[in-house]
Amino acid sequence: MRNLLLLSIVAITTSFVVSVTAFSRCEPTGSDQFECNSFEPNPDPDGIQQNANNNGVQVHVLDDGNIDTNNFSAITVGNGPNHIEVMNATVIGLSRAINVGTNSDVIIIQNAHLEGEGAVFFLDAGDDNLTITDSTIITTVGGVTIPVGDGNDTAVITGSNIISGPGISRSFTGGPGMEDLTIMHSTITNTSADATVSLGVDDDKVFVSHSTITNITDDFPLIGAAGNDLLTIGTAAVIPGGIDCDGDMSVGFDTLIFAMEVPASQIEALTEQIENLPTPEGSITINNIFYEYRNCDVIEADLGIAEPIPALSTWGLFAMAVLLGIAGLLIATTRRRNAVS
Ligand SMILES: [Ca+2]
Ligand SMILES: [Ca+2]
Ligand SMILES: [Ca+2]
Ligand SMILES: [Ca+2]
Repeated sequence: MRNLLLLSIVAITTSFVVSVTAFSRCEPTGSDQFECNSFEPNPDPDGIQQNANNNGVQVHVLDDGNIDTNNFSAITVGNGPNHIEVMNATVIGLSRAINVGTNSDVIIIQNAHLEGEGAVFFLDAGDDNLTITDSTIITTVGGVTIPVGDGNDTAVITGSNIISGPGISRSFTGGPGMEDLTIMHSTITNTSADATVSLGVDDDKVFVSHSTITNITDDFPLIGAAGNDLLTIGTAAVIPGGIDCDGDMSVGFDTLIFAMEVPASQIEALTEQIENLPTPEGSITINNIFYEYRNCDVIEADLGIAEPIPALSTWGLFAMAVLLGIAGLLIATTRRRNAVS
């Protein structure tokens, strides 16, 4: 009887271990929900393949929940709308890292490393929402690193490093629809001679600050396209080779706004200088950074004041004012006491 019990326990334990190891480390956690964790195999060679699943799929790639697929995309889901989050992990797909469908998808990448051939993200149609924070995004061969596709797409890239190429490629393409792209504290590098960031047709918006956008020839790495585009250049935006408001040559009414912070003493003169810049092309140096532009219909100034770091003398004056105040109070108190006594 005891032997039978022992055998049963061994059998149950064995089947449990087998069933756990039979799963790859990306596992379903509910209906249309998947989680990738740090269990073996790490990295997971299968990733998440849900081509036929057209319901909204939720994917959470957790800390160290790495994926590296050999001959297909790392995460492929259906037409959604899908929600994909990658936090503190590496996701590599031979074709693409993340492949979503024609609905409006939400993708959040934080402190992660994503790598693909041809493209890292394929977002397809729908009003997609992409947030990339403190991450590295790399295409190893050709294509476009981040093609957001059809639909009105929103992308916020912060503290990240986007690298495209080698081969003929762009880093970001907006495609049809109204894009709203924000690039802050990031570096976008294109190892081809093509444009690096382009917004595609329709009325698009881009804001760039504390970032560098380059291509290998430093030849207009940032371009708008057909439609009325709004290009806003903030503080410490470095775009060697310049800004092309309209890569398709004068299709739409494009506005270039210089909106960086400058010393208070320069704001008036710079504003006047910017508002008198020639169109459709010209150049200006602001905060020692050279900006060149072409195909822009209107140039606007929306400069802010760079807060100066308080000089020692300012603090000295402040301290003296405080001391004088205290001294004044002491004198007044002493006089009042004397008057009473
Ligand atoms: Ca989509
Ligand atoms: Ca689009
Ligand atoms: Ca567009
Ligand atoms: Ca345009």
